[in-house]
Amino acid sequence: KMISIIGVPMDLGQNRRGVDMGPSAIRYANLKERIKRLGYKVEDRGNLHVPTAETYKIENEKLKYLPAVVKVSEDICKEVSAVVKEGHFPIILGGDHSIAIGSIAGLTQVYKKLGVIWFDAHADFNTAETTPSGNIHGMPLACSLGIGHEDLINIGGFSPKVAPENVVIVGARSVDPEERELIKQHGITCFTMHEVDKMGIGKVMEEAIRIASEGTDGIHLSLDLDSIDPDMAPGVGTPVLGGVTYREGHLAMEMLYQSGKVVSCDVVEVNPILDKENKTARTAVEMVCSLLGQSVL
Ligand code: DIR
Ligand code: MN
Ligand code: MN
Ligand code: MN
Repeated sequence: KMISIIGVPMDLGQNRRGVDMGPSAIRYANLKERIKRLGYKVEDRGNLHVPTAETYKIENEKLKYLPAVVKVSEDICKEVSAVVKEGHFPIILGGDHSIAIGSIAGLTQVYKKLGVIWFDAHADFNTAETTPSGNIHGMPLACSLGIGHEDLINIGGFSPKVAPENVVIVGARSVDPEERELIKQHGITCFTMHEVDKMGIGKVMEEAIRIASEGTDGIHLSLDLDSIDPDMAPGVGTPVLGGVTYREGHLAMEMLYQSGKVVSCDVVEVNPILDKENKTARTAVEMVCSLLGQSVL
């Protein structure tokens, strides 16, 4: 199986500078070489173009940089669908989490029924009506379910991309009040840190994999590094205490590998400016290696 790395230096979906350097930080942490060592062929397709924030004026405070995010999302969609049509496994490096709008749009050009596991401290289920920040990186999961601004939900030419019964959030511990209502209203399964603590990550992932697999052509993992506790992932724009531990993260990724269902992943929100010796990118590479089958014995 060929792995295709696609970099998206996107920082327009949030308000901290530096997350545009995420693809470089993850490459610097030796992603390609580490995946090769697992026995895969790997191609790095380089970075897509993302306009610089300073060249744009914010027009809509509830959907910051909307036209630029829409344009880049279309480009991601094209690149991801091209790679998937070749039978490759794409790894999309962010950039902020708004890039998942484009990656899921690209994947669903080919995988007509896609399961999604959203590994994140946040639910990313806001809309222009519910957002407290106006940052589009807080909206990509809702967009993929067809909830949100029409330019964002129609990337790739159709909506919705995924069905609520095949979507699972894991690791949530910071959800906005109206976002919470929207999640409940749409019946999204959400294993918050409460469930991770109570059930254990093993049981949570067993359930998550079952839900994302049922009747689907494959599972997309959207991995926001802020899901991991800030001790192992300090270099993110919105760190939240009480996250998934390094060991829980590893087990979750190993179980996803063992399921044999994962077809793609996003690796997002790594911000080397806020990091400590590239620790977050190094954690990200460890997680991806486990997702791709790295094991002790
Ligand atoms: C918050 C923070 N819920 C928002 N979101 C995210 O701005 O919508 N931070 N995704 O990483
Ligand atoms: Mn090929
Ligand atoms: Mn996120
Ligand atoms: Mn997050």
